[in-house]
Amino acid sequence: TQRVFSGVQPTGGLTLGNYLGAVKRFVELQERDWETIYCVVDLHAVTVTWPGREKMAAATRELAAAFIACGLDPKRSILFNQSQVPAHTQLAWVFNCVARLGWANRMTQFKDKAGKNAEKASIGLYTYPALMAADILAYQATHVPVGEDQKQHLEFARDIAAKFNLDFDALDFFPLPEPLIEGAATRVMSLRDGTKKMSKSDPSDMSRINLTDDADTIARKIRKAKTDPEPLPETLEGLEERPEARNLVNIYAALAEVTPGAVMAEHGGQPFSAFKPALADLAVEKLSHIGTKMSELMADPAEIDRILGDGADRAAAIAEPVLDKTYELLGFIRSR
Ligand code: AQP
Repeated sequence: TQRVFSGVQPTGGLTLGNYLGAVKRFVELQERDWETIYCVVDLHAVTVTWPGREKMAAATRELAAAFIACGLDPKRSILFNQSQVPAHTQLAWVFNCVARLGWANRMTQFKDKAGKNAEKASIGLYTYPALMAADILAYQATHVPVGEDQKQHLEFARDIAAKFNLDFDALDFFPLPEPLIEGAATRVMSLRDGTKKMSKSDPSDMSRINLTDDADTIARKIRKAKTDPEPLPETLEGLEERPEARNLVNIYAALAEVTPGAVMAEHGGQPFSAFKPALADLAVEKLSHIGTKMSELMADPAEIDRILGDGADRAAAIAEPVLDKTYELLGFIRSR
């Protein structure tokens, strides 16, 4: 069977990048009738900073609401928060002992997030990829929908699976999970800088579109998005050296569910004064109902907590036997 796992950090409101690169895909996979498990990875979210108790809880509920508002059905998919299923951290310890320092030293996300003074970064940030491998492998997941930026971490998870299977004589106990990185928007870029990815934690709110932005805000951010003064080229090839223009075309394509080539066939040659309003209209049409639905859901936090708890029960029922088997393969005595 195909089993999908993916997680998103509750580190702030979801951006258009998270939506197009991840959550929209989560919903499509659910519709394909694959077994789908989606996680609010709260343990990952404290690797850089802790926002405070209330904000942490609010961000977790908001992310769960965003998943549901985007079309995730908590009955068909399993939706839960990571810290409610202890198998993740238990398995992560084993994987910390499987992964090599050299592998961790090559992770570019650690370098990006630790910044110049890596001595001050948390050890949790450093071992983040081992926890992510545990998230996936605790479910023996075969497929992981993620954006381009997570490709390296997924390779790390595959390396752990392969080394574990070999070292502990476990045949193919852990499947090598395949990344699912598809579509026009696997890497949505900042609206202020076409060379940087759009990110929830970017200090500038104008750099991103949030799923909770109202129609006016979405339109204003797109109108003010950085571009060069030239109109759109006639063809796709003309976008190569123009990261900002290419980004807007890719966003349009992903929202309209067409290829970037089809967008160019329709809009190629247009000035941005024509293309940006068309993109803003499309974005508002596709996104504004998500924000409305999220506010409805967030009005009932107890219900969100209930959904997460139910999901955690179903998740634990899969992960605990995998953890037990892992311990058994290591020769740890299980006598209670
Ligand atoms: N700009 C992006 N384009 C496409 N996909 C993206 N993803 C993130 N940014 C983009 C995908 O969203 C999923 C969830 O990401 P995450 O919450 O685990 O953290 P992240 O990748 O570090 O995302 P952010 O928004 O940049 O968060 P912060 O600012 O907290 O670091 C992943 O599948 C990711 O690929």
